[in-house]
Amino acid sequence: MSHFYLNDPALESIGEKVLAGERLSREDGIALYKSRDLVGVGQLADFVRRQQNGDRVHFMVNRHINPTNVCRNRCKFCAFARSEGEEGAYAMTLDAIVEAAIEGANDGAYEVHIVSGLHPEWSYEFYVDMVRRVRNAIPKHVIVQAFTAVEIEHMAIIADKSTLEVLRDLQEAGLDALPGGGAEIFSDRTRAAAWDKKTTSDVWLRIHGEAHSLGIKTNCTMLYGHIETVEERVDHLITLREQQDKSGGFLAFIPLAFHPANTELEDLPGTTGFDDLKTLAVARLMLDNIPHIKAFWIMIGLKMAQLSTAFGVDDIDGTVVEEKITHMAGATTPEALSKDDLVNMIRETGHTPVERDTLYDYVKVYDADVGE
Ligand code: V47
Repeated sequence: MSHFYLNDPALESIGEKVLAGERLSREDGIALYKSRDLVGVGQLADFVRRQQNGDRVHFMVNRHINPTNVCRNRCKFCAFARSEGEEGAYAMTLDAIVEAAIEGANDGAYEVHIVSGLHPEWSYEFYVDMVRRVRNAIPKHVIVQAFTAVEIEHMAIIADKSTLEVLRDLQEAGLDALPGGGAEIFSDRTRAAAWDKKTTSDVWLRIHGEAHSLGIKTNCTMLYGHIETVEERVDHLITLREQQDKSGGFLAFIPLAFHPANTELEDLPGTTGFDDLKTLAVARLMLDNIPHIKAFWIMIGLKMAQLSTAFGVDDIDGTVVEEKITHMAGATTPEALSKDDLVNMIRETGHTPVERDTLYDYVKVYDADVGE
């Protein structure tokens, strides 16, 4: 094949499908994952990326807020969660959460990203108030992206409401979008072994489908590099692709690289650079109906995030400012980056940096002749 330089014969027929714009099968996904021809897989992913996003690489100015680490689900992969009263447990007040959101908006954020543990003492009204107060305290253009499907299910249980009603209440209070966390790996085997109390796959998918039906856009994720198999990863991607065919509201897919330190799985080695790039590239190729593939630099590191823009990635997330979930599990990346850092990182790769908001509306395109 003249278009791609492939060293692995197993990639030839996949390359033909990619050129023809054909959907890849489960077997193709497994072959991509098992191939050692990372550069070959990357070329295929880059081809698809260019068709969907041209030479643009997106980033955003955002502010993460993790209001509490007190959580009734103690998942084995999580170093962030604490029980009430345990050393290191914390819970922010509504005032402190609102203050952090205002600070983010004042620093130029276009998104406030709120994710927490499941605090057994927090009431339903507290969550709805949180959204209402944050929404009212910051300008309209700053998007409130809050609560994983796991938190939405928790709110439905404590309020004795359906998850659809919860989403309606939160939307009415000012929720714009849902982040993609809590999906982990859609496999009963891994769930039973490492996160048995957490939201099941069916419920996670149903909640995202419900959000999409209300016009609430969402992201989706996959926690990889722990006890899952390659086949389970590919099945996870195909399940997300099927959900997107049905409900269409996923904006971005973000693979989350498992960090083992201070978790019950800390004997595991964590991911490698090869696996991080391969996972992003395979995701770009398998998820033909999800517009954006995001490399979360907090988890894979700045250098790997920059390289990933040649392997199918069109988004490197944002300035973040404060991140606890990965740092408590041993991440050595900084907690924050400046806008200039992100622009320069992207520029060096030859792509056009585009500052965006959560919904991928453009804030600023950094063409070659536009200064920072
Ligand atoms: O749900 C927990 C994961 C998620 C660990 O939607 C871990 O734009 C690695 O979902 N090692 C929260 N991962 C983060 C998240 C996210 C991040 C960035 C952007 C977006 C988005 C979403 O982090 C959790 C869980 O899946 N996680 N522990 C760990 N030890």
